Amino acid sequence: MANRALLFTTGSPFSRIVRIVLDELCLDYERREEITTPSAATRAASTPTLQVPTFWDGDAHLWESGLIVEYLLANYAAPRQADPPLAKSLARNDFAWHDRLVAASIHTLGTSATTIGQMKWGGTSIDDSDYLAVCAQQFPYLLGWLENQLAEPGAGFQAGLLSVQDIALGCHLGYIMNRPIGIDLKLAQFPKIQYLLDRLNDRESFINNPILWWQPGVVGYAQDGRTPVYKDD
Ligand SMILES: N[C@@H](CCC(=O)N[C@@H](CS)C(=O)NCC(=O)O)C(=O)O
Repeated sequence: MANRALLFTTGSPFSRIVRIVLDELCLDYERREEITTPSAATRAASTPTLQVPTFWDGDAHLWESGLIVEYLLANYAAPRQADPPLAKSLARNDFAWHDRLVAASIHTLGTSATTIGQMKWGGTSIDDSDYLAVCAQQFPYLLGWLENQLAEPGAGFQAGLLSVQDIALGCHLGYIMNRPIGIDLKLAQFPKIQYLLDRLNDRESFINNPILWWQPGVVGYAQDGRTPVYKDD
């Protein structure tokens, strides 16, 4: 196997973005997979952010999902012909700032969702915290704005391509829909996003790297790879 490794937690949507891009690029890597978070000192041995994903490739040692994905697209090409094909860069030359704005907005959506999730497991829900309530209030506005950036039903954020923006939105929405964190996305109001999500969920790289149901008490998954196993089972 290549001298390549990814540290990730099973349920991390940011890690899932990188796993899906690695799959699209058909790159082998050592899976340093964790189900729960280790101590800060253990994590700090891999990254000062204490976060996943963290990635090693030869001499490169990177964290931050967006940066890892830009590195991968800059260094590798997708060998298989997929429909639509993987975009070659985060941003198209003619739409550089627009594509980055879409990517940054999706990243904010993901940060708000994972913050709500982390706080919920710690016992603080949207109803207990003005800050979390604002995080949750972002979703309809962000989804409404993102819906308007999709040219037509079936299109992704970069016409004719599978973009990193598509993958990231698919991963974050998948996270929100697979956690009991009290968020109803009301996707019926955003038909182009719903259509995009359905198309992504049928794609091989998404199927190969599923987002699994998780809530406190889940300590692993059954042999089928997706049925949660609880601490007291
Ligand atoms: N900005 C970071 C965010 C990464 C992030 O929030 N990671 C979360 C998981 S989704 C994390 O590592 N939390 C601690 C843990 O899960 O161990 C990125 O894009 O990679």
